[in-house]
Amino acid sequence: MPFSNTLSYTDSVHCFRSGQPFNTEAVVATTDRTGPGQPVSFSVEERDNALILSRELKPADQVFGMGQSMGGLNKRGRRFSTWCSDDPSHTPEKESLYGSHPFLIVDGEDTFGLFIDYPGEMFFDIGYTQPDLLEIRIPSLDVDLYEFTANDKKAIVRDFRKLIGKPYVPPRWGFGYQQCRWSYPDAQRIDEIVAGFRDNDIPCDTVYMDIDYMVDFKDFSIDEHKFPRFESWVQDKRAQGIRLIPIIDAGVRIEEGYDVYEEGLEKGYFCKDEQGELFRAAVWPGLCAFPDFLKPETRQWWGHQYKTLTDLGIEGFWNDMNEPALFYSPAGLSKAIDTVSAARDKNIGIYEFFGLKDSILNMANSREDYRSFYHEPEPGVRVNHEQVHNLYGTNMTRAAYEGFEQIDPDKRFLMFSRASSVGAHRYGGIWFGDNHSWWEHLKLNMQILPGANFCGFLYSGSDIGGFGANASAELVVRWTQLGVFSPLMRNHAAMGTRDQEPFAFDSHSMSIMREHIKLRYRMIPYLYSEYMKAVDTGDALFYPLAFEYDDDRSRKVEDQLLVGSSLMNAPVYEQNARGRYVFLPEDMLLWKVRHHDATDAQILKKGDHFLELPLEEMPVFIRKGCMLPLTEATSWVDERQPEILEVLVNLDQGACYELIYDDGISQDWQKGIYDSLLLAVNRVDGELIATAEVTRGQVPWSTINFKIYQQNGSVVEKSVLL
Ligand code: MIG
Repeated sequence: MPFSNTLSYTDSVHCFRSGQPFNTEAVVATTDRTGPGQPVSFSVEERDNALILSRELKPADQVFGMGQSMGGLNKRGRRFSTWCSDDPSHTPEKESLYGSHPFLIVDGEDTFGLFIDYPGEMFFDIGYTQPDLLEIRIPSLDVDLYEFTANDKKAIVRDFRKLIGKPYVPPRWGFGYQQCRWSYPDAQRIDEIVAGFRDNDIPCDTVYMDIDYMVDFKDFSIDEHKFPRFESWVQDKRAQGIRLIPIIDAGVRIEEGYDVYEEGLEKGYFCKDEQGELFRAAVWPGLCAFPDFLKPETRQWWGHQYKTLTDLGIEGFWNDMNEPALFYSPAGLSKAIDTVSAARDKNIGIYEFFGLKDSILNMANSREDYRSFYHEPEPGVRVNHEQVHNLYGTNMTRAAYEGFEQIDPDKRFLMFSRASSVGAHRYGGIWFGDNHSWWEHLKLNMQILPGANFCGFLYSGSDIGGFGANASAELVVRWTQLGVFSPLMRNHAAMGTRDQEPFAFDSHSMSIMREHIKLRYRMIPYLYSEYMKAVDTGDALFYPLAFEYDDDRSRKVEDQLLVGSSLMNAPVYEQNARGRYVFLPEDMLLWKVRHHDATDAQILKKGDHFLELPLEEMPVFIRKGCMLPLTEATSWVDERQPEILEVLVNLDQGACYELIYDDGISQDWQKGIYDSLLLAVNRVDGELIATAEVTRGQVPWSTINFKIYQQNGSVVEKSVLL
């Protein structure tokens, strides 16, 4: 047996160590309890310097997890690998995307969870080669395996999250609607975009600055021709309720006289090649050096660079290209040129021709390039990049996060990353990278959310409307409806594609989006509360129905999600659909939202329903005994103090809800400082009594208006003054 050491964290969490694993720092919990000798849920075998984990899959077994990956909620029948990839074409057969999240839950007669703490590529065959076999190949003998044996799926998620630490908490304004595009070319265009939101009465909190704001794509530079008087312009936008969020790329342009490059070079902060020379590869800025984020000194230095922009009033960033993406290396380029030149004037065969074509196409993100450079995590310790590939983006984001802690320890900055591995959730959120304006990717967006959440990426979301390709108004409307529920709600589009802002289409589409974006703002107190609770409990914000209801039907629902403790979501994700089938695992209150402030709802019985859902309408389902608090819609998150909180109640015997609030910007939550409003409706002697009580701190609302829907169809309104 390969295990040198087994540890127990609790009775249901065990770690099995083989060899001497690289310390990924994914797990932060510690223990000194010894564990059982062997995992009970799967077997482990050593084969050709690899570990093979296997387990029979019973007919009823389903497999959840795998983080940010293709496929439905149930991953059975597919193959995956863990390799952070800059791949903008998420076609169904893709085995890895931008994040590496090797955590899964097998659920059937027995239930168990598995996390493999290993920073390189692994292969997951989940009933693909053989329908009844789960087989995982780890091409190393140095690895930590974690087994989770609680027999409840949610308990497994919580156990896992206890190991890997609490998720990053964004500022509350990060729950507002956000607008991006590659690229708004200059300040003037951004001014127009801001006016587009404000003049059309569409709420918005941020506008993004994509790579073209820099001088020659140099990190931490600003092109002053395009963005004159940057600092005062940032303040102007702030006065309009808009924060600007610049992109930061991993590659540092090689250019004499560029301070970031020169300092990094002088201090030895960049990755080196086999000979100990600077590793160079091209990305947007041309030839670049790549910060060795695995080295603590590099992280400290890099984190400090963000101050250049925070000093100018910037309060959030997105980290891109940090798989790291490599367009080509000088070596790769000359090899490709040689291959092409050798074919000149020859009558090459078709296979040679294909090889020639591939030599050009495969130049980007090539394995040979990844194998050709090294990290130095500790002085004198040299690690080949390929072994630790998946840690790169995580450590870039960690550098940023730790930099913010230095810059302003009490403030929350907005931060999310493209590449990630388990553990990155402590430093920032993630977005799901370069999807397309395809209906398939709207559905994929929904199906990725739970897996990402299990790994602690609560602050996550897809590019709404799709990044690549042109979007239709209908697609953007439906996607915006789904986006209402995800903490990171950002519309983004690629260079060369059609404009995609809510006001870029016809006025009818715009007015639909206005209503649903306003609904989002009304829902922020709920989403924020659920977020903060999930940070604390280790729950996901989005669960498949299978995690809450164990009837056969609920277990198989692939296109509806629970959102926090009160809600269920069933988005429309097909073109021209003017309705959809929904399965209700229990009686629920259905609010078909057409206008953000017309809260007429109806009780719908447990079972199957076909719902008419014209483009103007999106469904929100409130679970039995649950509440949905709704604040006033504002034009940006902290535009003004709201006064009225409306609460939709699906009354069972009673109903209650704890609303969590805080200042939304400081790190006080880490010290356990927050506000709490307890809402309750009870039946006392045949009469309905509604109460609202601030049990901690303070909340802005002074009037709480309950709208209580009873199972018999009657609606009662009650008002409580605080
Ligand atoms: O190679 O900065 O995923 O969001 O707009 C493309 C330009 C580089 C990829 C990111 C995308 C961003 C784009 N970037």
